[in-house]
Amino acid sequence: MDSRVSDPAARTPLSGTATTGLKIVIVGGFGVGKTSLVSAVSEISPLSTEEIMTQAGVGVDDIAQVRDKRTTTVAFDFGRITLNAENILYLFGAPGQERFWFLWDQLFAGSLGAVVLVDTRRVEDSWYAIDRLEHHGMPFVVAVNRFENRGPSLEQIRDALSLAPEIPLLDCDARLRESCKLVLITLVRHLTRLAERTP
Ligand SMILES: Nc1nc2c(ncn2[C@@H]2O[C@H](COP(=O)(O)OP(=O)(O)OP(=O)(O)O)[C@@H](O)[C@H]2O)c(=O)[nH]1
Ligand SMILES: [Mg+2]
Repeated sequence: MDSRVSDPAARTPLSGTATTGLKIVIVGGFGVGKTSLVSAVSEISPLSTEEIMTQAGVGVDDIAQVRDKRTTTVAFDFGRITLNAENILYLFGAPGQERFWFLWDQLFAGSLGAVVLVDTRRVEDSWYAIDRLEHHGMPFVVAVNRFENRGPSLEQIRDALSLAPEIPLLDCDARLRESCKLVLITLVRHLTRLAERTP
């Protein structure tokens, strides 16, 4: 297993003043870009549990739409962002393949909220993620990682996923730090709005 804990030179030590850890989970179907997103925004080289996909996965894993993909997450991705002197954001990327979905409920424990990543070529792969989040009552935003510059509009995706109007929905590129930061900021703003609404 490639459990990279980073090259020491690339590590940013955790600030001594850090007191609060905030946990956010990145979920979505197989190969939508969850590992890419955690890698793009993490200030430490992320802990990543990628395995090379082998012939044994053929027929088990749905690789039809991700033919160029060579590795897959077998446990989870872990990254970190220091928000300020006290608050640290911890990012957990879920494994996307159906055979590892049993891990998701444990990953949700203690999370403030989630990002659902959607691939426009396989929007229906997001249903499981949304169903689990709704089951746990966990707030989420939906980010569309467009692999191609076409496909359904955000409004069509909102309809296809039956998303309530108050759930934020935005485009992103999971490989780009600034784009992923915007997704996380959108989630934090959504969480703040919900917290302000609760008496
Ligand atoms: N063209 C393009 N490729 C992307 C984009 N986002 C991710 N990729 C590529 O798609 C592949 C799959 O991305 P991953 O980040 O491994 O996806 P994942 O959701 O973590 O996959 P699993 O953990 O196996 O479910 C990688 O080779 C990425 O470089 C994108 O927006 N456009
Ligand atoms: Mg992954």
